[in-house]
Amino acid sequence: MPSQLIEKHMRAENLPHIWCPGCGHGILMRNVVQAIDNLGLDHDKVVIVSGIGCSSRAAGYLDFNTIHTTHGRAIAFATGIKLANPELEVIVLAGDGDISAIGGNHLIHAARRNVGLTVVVFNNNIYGMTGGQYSPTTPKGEFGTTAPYGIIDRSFNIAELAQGAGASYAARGSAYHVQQTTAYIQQGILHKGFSLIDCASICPTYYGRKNKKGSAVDMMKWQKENAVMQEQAVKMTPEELKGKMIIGVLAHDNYPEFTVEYQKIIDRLAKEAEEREQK
Ligand SMILES: Cc1ncc(C[n+]2csc(CCOP(=O)(O)OP(=O)(O)O)c2C)c(N)n1
Ligand code: SF4
Ligand SMILES: [Mg+2]
Repeated sequence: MPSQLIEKHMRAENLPHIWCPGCGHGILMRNVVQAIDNLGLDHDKVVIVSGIGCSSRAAGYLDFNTIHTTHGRAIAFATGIKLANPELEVIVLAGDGDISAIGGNHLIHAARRNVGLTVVVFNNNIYGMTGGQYSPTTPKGEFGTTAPYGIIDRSFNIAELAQGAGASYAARGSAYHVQQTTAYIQQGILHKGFSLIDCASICPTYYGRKNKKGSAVDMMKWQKENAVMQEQAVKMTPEELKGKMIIGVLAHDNYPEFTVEYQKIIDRLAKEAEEREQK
């Protein structure tokens, strides 16, 4: 990361970070920092909320208002913060396990309610922090410490899950696609409703080793060589898309945002109370 970004936005006293060599999470954290820097957001107006996991460690390194919450509950905390002060840019950083397993209910309902949060998923297809248990995004047929004979579950596509639940902005990026991913995070922050950017990360230590994906460099090369842009993907057959990773914006719609609708009720009731007092 360029030193001026570190000086401006990072807690240097907490560095070096704890991520393994070759982990994709550092690249994704840099994309978040770059997006915030490009938008020139006021530090005091940014709140970073994380859950628990290797990915969630990012909150400790970023020099904004930050809160490192409990596993799976980052969106619940973030919703409370956004409701208390809708002026804040509330950004959730969390892993695939955090967001789509234990926190799956919070995800679908925040998307359905269109709460104005930006959720950036550091999706490494595994529970990294706890030693490589499979997550809802580990592909069927692959391995985790809790699936030594192969996974029989079908996996979630988190961006499609969020879109299906009503997210008004949903996109997919990756650790390899730095510029596109930064642009999607920026769009997500600017978007007034619920935004989710599902970012393919890499975990060479657990997912990579368990599934014989080679080195961190091999895993990055895989992302480069197997990415298909969303615009191309819609013209391809399911067979052609097998084993590919789709990058791009899936949804960008305008629905009423939750805290705006909530404020309308507060204003209406306040007006009615005032009218009653005047009678
Ligand atoms: C309530 C609760 N259940 C389980 C755990 C143990 N735990 C900590 S992190 C984690 C999974 C992390 O995976 P993910 O969210 O994908 O993040 P990653 O480490 O892969 O970045 C689990 C199960 C916990 N801390 N709290
Ligand atoms: S265990 Fe995996 S996700 Fe966690 S820091 Fe290491 S490479 Fe990254
Ligand atoms: Mg994970």
